[in-house]
Amino acid sequence: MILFNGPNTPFGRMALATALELGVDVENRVIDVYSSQFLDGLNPLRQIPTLLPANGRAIADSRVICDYLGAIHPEKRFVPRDDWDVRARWSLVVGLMETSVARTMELRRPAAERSMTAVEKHDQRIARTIGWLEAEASELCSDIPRIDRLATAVVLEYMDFRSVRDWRADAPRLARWLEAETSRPCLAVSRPREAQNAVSSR
Ligand SMILES: N[C@@H](CCC(=O)N[C@@H](CS)C(=O)NCC(=O)O)C(=O)O
Repeated sequence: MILFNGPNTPFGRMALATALELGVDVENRVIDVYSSQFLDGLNPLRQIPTLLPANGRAIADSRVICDYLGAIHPEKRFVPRDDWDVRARWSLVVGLMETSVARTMELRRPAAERSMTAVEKHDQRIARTIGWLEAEASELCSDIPRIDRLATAVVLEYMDFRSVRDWRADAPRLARWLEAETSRPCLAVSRPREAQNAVSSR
């Protein structure tokens, strides 16, 4: 099974860390999505992550990939299919990933094309969602692995990595939890190389 991935994508990191946490054997193949025309034949959206299982039917979208991997080990209940509290929380965390990535991309546009109105909207959405996650800290801040917790660690580290937001003052319980959680092997192994130094010097 091949996971087409990028070097820095939080969606791809969530999928890879899920495979690692579950002990599912995937070949993590890092590609340059912008020049990888071959991917169009597997995923017409040409996005990473894209999973190619042995049966040859490619799966796009990180959440569906995590569901697929979770279904290989349903007994671990890492991606519980029927727990709507976990899934609702997870979907908001993935939404936070989306808005954080979109904000980063917006700021990379040439100045004349950049919309500070869009950046401001992302900032408000990010601030609200961080506050919401902090209010859910009693569910999230645990060392028992579960997809909503893993995704939360991935998005918080992405926000640090891309300087999306200085979130710790608004989310002290999440900040304390992440300090310990960050050394979980599936997170340590999947961390973008550029971000490794930042974590070790914090
Ligand atoms: N909904 C998708 C989003 C994936 C996504 O946006 N991937 C970005 C990298 S972070 C990508 O492939 N970008 C390539 C492009 O936009 O051309 C998922 O959750 O997997």
